[in-house]
Amino acid sequence: MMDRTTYDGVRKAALADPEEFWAARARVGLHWFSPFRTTLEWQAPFARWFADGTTNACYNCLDRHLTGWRKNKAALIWEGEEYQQRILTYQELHRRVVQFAAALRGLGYGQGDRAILYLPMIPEAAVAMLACARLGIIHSVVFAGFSAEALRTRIDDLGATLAITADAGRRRGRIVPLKKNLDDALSECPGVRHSIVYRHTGAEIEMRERRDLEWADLVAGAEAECPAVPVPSEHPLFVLYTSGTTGKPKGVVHSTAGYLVQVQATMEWVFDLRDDDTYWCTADIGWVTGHSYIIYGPLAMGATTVMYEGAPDWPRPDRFWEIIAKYRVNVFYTSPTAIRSFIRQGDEHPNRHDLSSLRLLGSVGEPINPSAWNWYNTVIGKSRCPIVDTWWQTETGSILLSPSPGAVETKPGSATLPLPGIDAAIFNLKGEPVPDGQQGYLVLRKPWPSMLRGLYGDPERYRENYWSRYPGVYFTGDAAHRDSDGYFWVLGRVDDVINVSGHRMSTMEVESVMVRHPAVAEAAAVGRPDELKGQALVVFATLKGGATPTPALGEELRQWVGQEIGGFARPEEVRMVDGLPKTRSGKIMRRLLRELVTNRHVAGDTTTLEDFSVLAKLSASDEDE
Ligand code: 7RM
Repeated sequence: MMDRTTYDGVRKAALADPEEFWAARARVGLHWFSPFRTTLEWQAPFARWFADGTTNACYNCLDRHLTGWRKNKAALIWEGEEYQQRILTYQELHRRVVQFAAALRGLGYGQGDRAILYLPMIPEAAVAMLACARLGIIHSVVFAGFSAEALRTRIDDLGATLAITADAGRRRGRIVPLKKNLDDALSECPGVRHSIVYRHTGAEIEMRERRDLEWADLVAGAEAECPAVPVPSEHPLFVLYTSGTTGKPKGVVHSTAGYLVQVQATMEWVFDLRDDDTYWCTADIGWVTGHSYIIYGPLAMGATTVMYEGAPDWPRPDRFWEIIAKYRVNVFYTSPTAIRSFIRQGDEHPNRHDLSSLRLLGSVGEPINPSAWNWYNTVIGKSRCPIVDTWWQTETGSILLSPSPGAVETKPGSATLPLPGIDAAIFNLKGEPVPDGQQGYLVLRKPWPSMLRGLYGDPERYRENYWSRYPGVYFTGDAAHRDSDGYFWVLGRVDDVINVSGHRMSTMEVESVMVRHPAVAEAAAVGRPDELKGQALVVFATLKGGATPTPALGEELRQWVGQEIGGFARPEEVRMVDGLPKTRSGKIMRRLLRELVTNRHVAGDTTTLEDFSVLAKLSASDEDE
């Protein structure tokens, strides 16, 4: 932990010479098989970091910890949905990874091959990722909640020849038929030579001869030795698909060395991780947060990382708090959407458990509204744990805006300051920095080591999506403003900004006010094209238990927002609904709601939507009117 003056000194020096700053970090942070001499080759928008060095992500996450006392430290603490527990030390995790990598090598897979991983939140997911990394196989984890069709398009785009799955996963007591979904996908993917199946639940599955292989048989027959393969720094570690504005998912490519250097550095700056900490990030490994902050970041640090298989409210709403108490978790990293659902369930659930081990709380995924921030701070953190609101993207690879605890005073709702080496700014449409307090587009003016290297197989789309609005400058797609203390306030995606009669407001601002009303659990604000006002504000709201949706309450909520923000923000309409459509990672899909209020039906891509019935209900009630 640094004080503010020291920290500002680091940030200043880093910005004065980012290349030297990152080079120094890379030299001490990673094990190099052969050292790099050039730090950055930048031919915008294509960056190469530490390109003439060789390293290996798996070696950095495991092997290098085995020579000292950490060999018997818990690397991974796993809690199953049915309360099973597995604790793997660094030594034990290493042993399993080596075995599995040897098996993959035995099947003929190696550097540059692509593997699809379609796995539940179990230790074997970590084993499979690290085994691929060990051999230079590029992995792409597909979230276990995705359908066979979504899986197929990703396998196809990636040209994967290997698939790794489990018989099934568990979710809220139900079985998710992973192997069956993979079979359906593979019926149209002739390029996949093998699918390896880990027996997790014992669900009945079909095994196709020659193509399908049992994980257990493979490791039993594998050679005992399998050294990590030194790969060039720029060798892709993984590809992760993320949704863009069109229907086709984008395959975000991440490098080996630059990625690892920066996830490791941010673990230190943001989470202030200590060797005796138990650290828990609740994300799924199917999302970038799971890659960077459950697997690669913590393991590169030699930390103890917790992985939980199931849902936050299964079998009871206090499952997370139970886990924190059970493992004495010190650092806890979750999302605003999870926090809002905890608020809805009531304080009695966390209050039943001993949360005194917590030292630091984190948030990621969306702007966190101040009322959720305050709840997190008081009910979970007992007003003694700093909250790090971390802004970043699948594309950025690691956290770029966040307080560094101890050094940076927090403000509820702000991701505060750019981390060392990050040149963030807010631009207007013309590409000029806007004055403090004025809203604009969040951009990054200099390349950073963990930035995406491209979109798999589509350099044009990469250029077009991120680098065409301001040449040589990375466009985040987020709207933000900076206050007079230099703090960044990210308001959300650019298309989440609503303009009513020339008054710009963010969906977040309106939603924050809505959820402060005692009857409201969650809210989503969208704009509907309006001849007079440009856009009219429509707010969808779910209610807390006990509240009844009546026209009188709708009117009260309209007045409430008007009263709290100003008359211009009084919604045209407040629609009380059973649930909001969300992506599988919990982000509210405002785009769908916007389409719903604009066209009265939804035609866009819905492959990332979690619960289709929510959307069906919203449209049905629309037709009832
Ligand atoms: C890590 C992750 C990225 C988008 C990003 C923002 C939003 C994420 C915050 C946030 C405000 C935050 N990757 N976002 N974190 N907005 N404050 N702390 O979420 O690729 O799935 O999403 O998420 O809009 O552009 S992601």
